[in-house]
Amino acid sequence: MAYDFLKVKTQGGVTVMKISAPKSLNALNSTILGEIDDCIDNLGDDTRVLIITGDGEKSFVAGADISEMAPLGEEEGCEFGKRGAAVFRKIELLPIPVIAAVNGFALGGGCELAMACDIRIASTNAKFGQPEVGLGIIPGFSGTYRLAKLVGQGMAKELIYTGRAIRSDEALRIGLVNAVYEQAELMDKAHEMAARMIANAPIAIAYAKKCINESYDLNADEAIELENEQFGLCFTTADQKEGMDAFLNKRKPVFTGK
Ligand code: CO8
Repeated sequence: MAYDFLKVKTQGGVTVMKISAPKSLNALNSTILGEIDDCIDNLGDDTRVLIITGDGEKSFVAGADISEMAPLGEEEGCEFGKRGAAVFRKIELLPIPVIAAVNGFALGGGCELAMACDIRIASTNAKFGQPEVGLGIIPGFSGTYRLAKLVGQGMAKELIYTGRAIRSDEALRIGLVNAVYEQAELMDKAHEMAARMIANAPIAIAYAKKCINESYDLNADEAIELENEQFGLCFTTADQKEGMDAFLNKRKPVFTGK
């Protein structure tokens, strides 16, 4: 599928979605949100891991497009927020791992996009922040929810109230990113991580993702019950038989995703 603002390539089980709007540092307008949505809808079974990154060496995504938002009224603002939030939620609910390879500015909607991914790795020049209150708005693509979830309410409140951008070393310290690499290494490291995931059983990964995602909003008993149910379901898969047979026979498993 050809897009105006996305460069998409699938190879060896990994799809790389590169957001490419150089004139605005990859800021997200409605067209780009629509393209991301379409790309997610059209990921085939040959995609085992999705990597989202930004084009160029300066920016992952510099936020939602301020020129598009500037003239909006309440209803349209609400609609724009809903649109972005729905696309990001779709990313979060994908049954495959999604890695954000944050290669520069991840501000506002860019930070929110990265937070909708399962895992964030960043280049040394990356900058994260939620500068919205400086524009008279609040994070509107689910940033108030996900930032607090990832780094705790106190830190999320500080970052959102001050609008302060943080460098990748601080993002690492507060747990917003998993690892920081030199820009030149970032995509290789993302692919390395993806390859390790692809070597494992895809249904088991999907079940683990479901448990981790959903248990956040459950109480302990509900979360444990959900895990138990998903754990049981693993035993209905050919991959469970294969994984355990391979271990017992001292060979490498060959998973089929069944
Ligand atoms: N929207 C539109 N255009 C942008 C954006 C953006 N978010 N970010 C950068 N650009 C454009 C600039 O206007 C500039 O365009 P031009 O060349 O035509 O003047 C071009 O990109 C290059 O930018 P700069 O010249 O500013 O580059 P610098 O290296 O000097 O600075 C920064 C880079 C620090 C990233 C700076 O561009 C900046 O501060 N950008 C805005 C960052 C920001 O505030 N992002 C948050 C936006 S709000 C948001 O994301 C809310 C999400 C929820 C929405 C809910 C909807 C209701």
